[in-house]
Order: sequence, then C-alpha cells, then structure tokens
Amino acid sequence: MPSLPPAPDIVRSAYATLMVTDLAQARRFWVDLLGFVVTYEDSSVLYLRGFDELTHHNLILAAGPAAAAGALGYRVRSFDDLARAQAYYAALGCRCERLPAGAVRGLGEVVRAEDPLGFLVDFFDSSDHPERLQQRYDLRRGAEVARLDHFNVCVPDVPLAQRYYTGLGFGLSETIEDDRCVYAAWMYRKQTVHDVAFTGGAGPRLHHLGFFAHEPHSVLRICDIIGSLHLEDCIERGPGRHGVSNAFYVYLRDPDGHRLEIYTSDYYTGDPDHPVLRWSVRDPRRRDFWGNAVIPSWYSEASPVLDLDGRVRPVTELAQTAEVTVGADGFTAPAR
Ligand code: 4SX
Ligand code: FE2
Repeated sequence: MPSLPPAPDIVRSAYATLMVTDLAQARRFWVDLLGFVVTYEDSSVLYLRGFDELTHHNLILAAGPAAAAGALGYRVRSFDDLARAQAYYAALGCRCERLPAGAVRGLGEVVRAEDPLGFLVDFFDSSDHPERLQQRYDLRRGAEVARLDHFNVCVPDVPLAQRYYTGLGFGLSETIEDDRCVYAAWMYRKQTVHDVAFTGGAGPRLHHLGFFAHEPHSVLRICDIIGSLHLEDCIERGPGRHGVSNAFYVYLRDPDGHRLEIYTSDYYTGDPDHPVLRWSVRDPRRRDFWGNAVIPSWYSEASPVLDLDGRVRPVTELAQTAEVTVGADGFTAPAR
C-alpha cells in the first residue's frame, strides 16, 4: 500500500441519499408513518431529519427512475478537512469532485468521491442549523427517530473494507468471525458501536440505514402502528435484541425496498483502548441475542448504488465464504 496523505478527520455518519420512484409514496412512509421531520421539500426532493438533529438533514429522498442509493454523508471536523479528503481520494486514485456551498441544500462545500469500495461518499464541515425540536414532544410521531446512527453496506471483501476504513481513522468495535474469515465488522468515529458496518455480499450495495431512537419503546410503538395500519409487510426482521452492539432493533423496508433499521441503546466506545468484541460465526445469539432466525432476504437483498455520473454501479459477487453457509446459519433456528 503506497503511503497516503493525512485522512480527513471524520466526526460521524450524518446523512444518506436515496433515489425513490414515487416521492409522494415515499413521503407517506418516511414522514407520515415513521415521523421524520421535513426540513425542505419540493416536487422532486425531500430533506428529512430526526427530532434531535441540528444539522440540515439526515436523509435526502430524491425522485428518480429506479430505486438506488446516492451519497453517504460524513461530517468532518473543519473546513481544512475538505482539502484533506480531496487529496486523500486523489492519492487513492478515486474520482472526486468539490461541490460549491448549497449544491447539497443546507450544507457548505461538499467533497464527493467514489470510494475504493464503490460507494459515493460526501464530506461536509458546515450546515444550516434547523429549529431545535428535541423538546417538542408534542410533535413526535411514529418511530420518534432522533438522528442517523449508521450506514451498513454490502461488500464482497469484508477485510478489505475494514482496512480502507481503518485508514480513515475508524475504530473497530465488533466482528463476526472464525479462525478463517471475518464475515462482518462494525466500525466507528463517534463514540458508539458504529458509523459504518460491513455485511459480506455482492457489492457495492447499501444494506441499510440505521436510525437512532432513544428508547426500545419507540421500536415497539412503530411496530404496533404498522400492525394497526395493516402494513405489516414492511416489517422485515425483528423487533429484537442484537447480539452485536446489544441494540434493540427492527428492520423495515420502504415502498422502494430500501431497508432501514430503528436502533436504540447501544453502548459507549470512546476510550482510546476500547476492546474489540469478536463473535463466533457459530454463536446463534450474534445477530439476534434471543436466537431468533434471521430471514434470508435480510442477507441477500440490498439497494444498488450510483456512481458520480448517476449510473448504477455493477456489483462484484462475494469473494469470501458466506456467513450463512457456516455455523449458526441464521436462516433457521439452530438444532437443539
Ligand atoms: O445482526 S447483528 O446483530 O449482527 C447487527 C446488525 C448488529 C447491529 C446492527 O446495527 C445491525 O444492523
Ligand atoms: Fe444496523
């Protein structure tokens, strides 16, 4: 590996962009049902955030011809980190562009790169501050989402993704592995279990967006609301307690099939010597602490991603052993 210039100082995962085929339908799901706050909308785009978020948005929903994921946005510490990001991706041989302030609504200048894993990543250092809604309990609805917590991406080579994000200064919190292979890994910049996680699979694809809620109650509440409205098909996995991260969770699918997770009560990872938790791929509690089976679609389905020209990225098939073919496969309850 050639030596690289200093990496940008990344603060946290901050927003994602999803292309949706029917914006009105997406609005009913994300705003009316889940309760996201609208910071801005017009006939082709929606900028949404959670109730705690003090940057302009956590999620951009843009009308497009096909369901796909656009850029994943990272907050960097200072303006100089934008130039560091440009130099870093240039040294990696990645296509990169610098967008003027306001090109992404509500943000200052943005550096957008095609990263070595094939994802579009945005870096920004400044944002408009929308109205503080933390204590507007009267407005809270749906899943009462607080903010974006993490991206989960499908990659054909998990150790390669782990090395690339280690270079960007991310810490490793947990893995699923055996003595031959790392099947999945969770990495962080902010002081939680993760800002990004890797699921082994054909990639690049976006596996899911994780949104933080304050209480397990919010996870149960959105499930109850979904049941009441007879929309139960959008609940894909859970609710449950993760082994990895110890978070309480549910996975939902939006009308375009994009997956999101409502995620709450993981733990602090900010100490410099924070120890890695390594789960055996044979431990049936690793993905669901109560041992509930993981539905196959959760492992196999994910959103395509776009390149800088707005074209769908071709995927590379999994280059390592599939997690579900070894140990506790997650597709069925383990034999007793
Ligand atoms: O399924 S896992 O328990 O490994 C898991 C999946 C843990 C944390 C997550 O955010 C996740 O999406
Ligand atoms: Fe997640």
